[in-house]
Amino acid sequence: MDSNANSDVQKAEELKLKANDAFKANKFSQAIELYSQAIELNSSNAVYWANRAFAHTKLEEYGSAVQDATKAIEVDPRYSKGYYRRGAAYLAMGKFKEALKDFQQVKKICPNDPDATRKLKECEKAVQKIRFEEAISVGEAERRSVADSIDYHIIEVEPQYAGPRIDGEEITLDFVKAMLNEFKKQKCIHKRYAYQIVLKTLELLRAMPSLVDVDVPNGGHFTVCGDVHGQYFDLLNIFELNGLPSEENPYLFNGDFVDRGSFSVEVILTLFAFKCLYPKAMYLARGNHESKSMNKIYGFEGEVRSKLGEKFVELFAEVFCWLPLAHVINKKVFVVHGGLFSVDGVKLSDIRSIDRFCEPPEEGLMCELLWSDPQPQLGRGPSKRGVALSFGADVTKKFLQDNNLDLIVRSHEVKDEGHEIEHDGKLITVFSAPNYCDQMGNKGAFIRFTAPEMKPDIVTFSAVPHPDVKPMAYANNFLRMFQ
Ligand SMILES: [Mn+2]
Repeated sequence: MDSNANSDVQKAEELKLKANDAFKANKFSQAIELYSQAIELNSSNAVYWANRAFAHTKLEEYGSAVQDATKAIEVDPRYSKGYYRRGAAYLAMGKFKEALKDFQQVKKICPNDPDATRKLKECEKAVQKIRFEEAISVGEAERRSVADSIDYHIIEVEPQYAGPRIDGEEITLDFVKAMLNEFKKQKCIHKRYAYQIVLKTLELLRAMPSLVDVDVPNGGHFTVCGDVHGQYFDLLNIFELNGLPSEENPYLFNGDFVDRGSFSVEVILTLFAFKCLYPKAMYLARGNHESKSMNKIYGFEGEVRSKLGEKFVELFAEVFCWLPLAHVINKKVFVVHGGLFSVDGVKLSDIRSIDRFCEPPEEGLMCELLWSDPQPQLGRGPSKRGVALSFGADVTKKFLQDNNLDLIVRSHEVKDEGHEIEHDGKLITVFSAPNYCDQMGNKGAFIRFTAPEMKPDIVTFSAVPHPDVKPMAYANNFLRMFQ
């Protein structure tokens, strides 16, 4: 080896050490940057690829993680970490069968590693469970509505129940305020009232189109929030800072209300209760986490089962299918959870006519609305997540032009400052879960628009303390082993 190559190898090792430090400080983007520099100097070290894969996993860039881990395996097929990282990334994507193959490989390479044995066993269990569920599940078409089978009126509320009560059919502000306080004390409301809130919300959502037009009168304002992800105490803080929802203080929550944070039940019942209270002042959009496959892995399903019971698991899954997919405020601002499309020329009417009552498909307009991300490069590129795509400023501009709009607001990605303005000011990301997963150290943000100018005023905020229940406390056991 000549001395140049030698010094490159040396430099790459130094960069790796720096990257590892950044990783340990939860600075995952910085770690990726440093691992990338190391790889540029020495691409034949499997450790760099595997470590970068792990950093991508931390940023939920599972598609990139699979690619990097595959590269690590190519470089050194005997390096167990390569399979291990790829298996973990597949797992996070819900691709249990692919994950299983990789963990079998880990076990083959390290037959005496107790950790590898344990993980392989868990993965086998998970795959078996999924096979079983697939076997007993009925097709979408013949599935009966769970909601139709529930009559909450016949559920009795025991006299010893000390929480807030709803008298009759009407959900009142007093009840909602009392409910918020109950949740603060880590108590839940009676199932009868939870049913009442969820069923009433279902009725309201069912009557809405897939693309909702929102009208903000001159002088009025409108607030858009991004992902909340089960961070109930931070949601309360948004209401502290910006006021409770009301006819004069309307909100749109732009998807990913649940999962990861361990107060997802509290968040969803709060948002739904305000929807019931003020149907015209609380708008809710579907995120990629309002789906069965995500809820099974990332905690909501387990949390619902634990706090409300099995029946609510199915009921929430049904209600989520009625959530609208996108909103247009004052014919100017397009709001969606993920982003734009793999094809040009999509019109608002195409979105309006999506038959949305289903689990999010793996491709097509509905998938892309919920999963896409913007990219700094022009044109379109593969998704870092491994689902939908990334789109550039030209795609954004064309869509806005085609539909006579000014601005796209979307969520879906954690941002250090809670928001990011991209695509020459034509696209804003807003994310409302500060210190996401108690780990990312990011701020949260919301956007306030005032009519008729509709100029976005961005407000940022920090995380507030919450009771000592860790994020992902109810998540899939197997996934938690890799966090
Ligand atoms: Mn999302």
